[in-house]
Amino acid sequence: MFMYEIDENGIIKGYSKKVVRKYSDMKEFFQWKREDNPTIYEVYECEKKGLNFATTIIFPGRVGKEYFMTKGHVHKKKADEIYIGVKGKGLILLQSKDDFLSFEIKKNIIIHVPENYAHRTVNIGDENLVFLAVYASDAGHDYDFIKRKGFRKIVIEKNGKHALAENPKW
Ligand code: S6P
Ligand code: ZN
Repeated sequence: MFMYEIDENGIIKGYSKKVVRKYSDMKEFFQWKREDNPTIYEVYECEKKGLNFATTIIFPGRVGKEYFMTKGHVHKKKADEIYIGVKGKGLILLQSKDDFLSFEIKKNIIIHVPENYAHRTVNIGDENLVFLAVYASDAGHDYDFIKRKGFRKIVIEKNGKHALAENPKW
């Protein structure tokens, strides 16, 4: 038995690993450029009994027209994943070889990420987006394809709102 608590900032109390992704760590994932180097997101992870629990905090902001987002990956092993919205407003992009889907993620929304679907989360709001991910500790993360080609669609700001647009690299 184990129990975790997420604090008011979205950090799992007693986490064992923290990842910080700054703009300079993921420039290639965006279509536009910026001169400064903001933190795009942070991940706080715990591992117990073969399960990983991780909160991601994506800060609000954009690189050009594109909203701050995670790199996105596909799991190396066949491993499903569950996302649960904690705070803020986002979109999750899900993509397989011949499928593309997007869902809103916010507090109390639960999303099943099927195995073999690449997934990326985007903060489309003006506060931090926080969500919890639960997945097998040995799932593994492959970023290569996303780094080269990305997702079929990108999420951009258009007339003050978010919109899906074709990815020019696709
Ligand atoms: C792990 C899960 C999340 C992401 C996190 C950062 O399987 O999907 O915890 O790792 O949201 O995204 P990324 O694409 O940089 O790993
Ligand atoms: Zn994942």
